[in-house]
Amino acid sequence: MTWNSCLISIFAMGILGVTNTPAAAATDAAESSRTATAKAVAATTALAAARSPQPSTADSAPPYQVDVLLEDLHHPWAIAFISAEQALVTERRGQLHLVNLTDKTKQEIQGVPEVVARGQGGLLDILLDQNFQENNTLFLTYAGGSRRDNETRVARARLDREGLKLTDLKVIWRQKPSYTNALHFGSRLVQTKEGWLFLGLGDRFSERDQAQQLNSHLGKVVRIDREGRPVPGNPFAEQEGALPEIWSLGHRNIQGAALHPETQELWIHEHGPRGGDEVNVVRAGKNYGWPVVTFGREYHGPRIGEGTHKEGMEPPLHHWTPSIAPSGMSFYTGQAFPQWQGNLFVGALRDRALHRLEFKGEKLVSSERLLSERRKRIRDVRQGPDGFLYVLTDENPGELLRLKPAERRARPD
Ligand SMILES: [Ca+2]
Repeated sequence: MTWNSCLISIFAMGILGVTNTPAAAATDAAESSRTATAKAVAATTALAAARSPQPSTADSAPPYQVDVLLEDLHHPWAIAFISAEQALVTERRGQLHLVNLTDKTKQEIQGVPEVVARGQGGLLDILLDQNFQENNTLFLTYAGGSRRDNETRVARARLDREGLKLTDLKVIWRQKPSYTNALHFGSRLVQTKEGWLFLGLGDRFSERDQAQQLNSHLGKVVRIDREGRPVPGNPFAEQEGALPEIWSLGHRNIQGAALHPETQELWIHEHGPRGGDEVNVVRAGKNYGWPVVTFGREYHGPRIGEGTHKEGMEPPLHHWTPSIAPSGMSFYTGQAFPQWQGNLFVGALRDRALHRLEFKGEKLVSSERLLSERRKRIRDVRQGPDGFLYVLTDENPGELLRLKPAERRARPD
């Protein structure tokens, strides 16, 4: 498709007033890139990328090399490191694998909760408890329930490494209300130094107005303890009719979250609709605007809400328009790539690249697209205990990649 025909497609869709049918819903930025809209957005993204300044280096070779550790995963969603040799990887269809990073092998873990593996739903994030080495405790997020009635859940379990199974599985938290569709489950988990869990959620697509309502968990960040109880001091705990787990509101669909290594504040990104993917610093009780303010538009063209800014609503630190469809997020703090320390890494599904963002405080000063030559949807990015970067591709077969500093060949004189 040429650029002109892309523009014509967008224009035609606007005129025809294509409505939000379930088929249109399936074109959500998070999960599909096969529609005319997606192609147009991809072309625009490519143009934007071509225009953005690239870092100048003495030679054009990237500073990293890529090892393919696994290439037989089925839509992997998240990775968590037990050690420099072992990691756990979730697959959206409902499988959990113990991966040997040295041997490049994996073994399936039994005892995973039953998930609704449909659309964007399934087995999603995994987080090892901060005392995992002593208590073998981990947390999983997933779409649970039935095809007709499901919600994002958090389960806690212990890993029996020798028996290759989960034990003492307990569902500690359920998003309310539940819904029938298979869209916008969130969900990334982050643990604070105090042991509290931040969980970034989605608005379930068809229920976006609930992102502004405090009697619903949809479109929220919640803060809970290891038992799934609201943390004392949560901002709306004393408010009549408000759900006590809520930490912040006005989010669309959060598939990336991390604590800033210096400030320890929660940073997230969230999917916009057509345009308007955002990076936000999430603070207690703040409203992040969706669907009242956004830089995105409806998939069929019209504006959403009241514009891009409103008093009492927090503007994003950065937005991607057109959408890149972000998933997975990590701050880099390792020694292997000293030039990247403090940088934010974001996987991109639609844009099929790993984005490296450099912030000065809360201001974006530069960005770069990595791994774009591989043309894979990137679902998660994490720093390993060895200081290397690990990336999961949202494909079947999907890959686990490791980025290590490039071994430079000596130049002949
Ligand atoms: Ca926002």
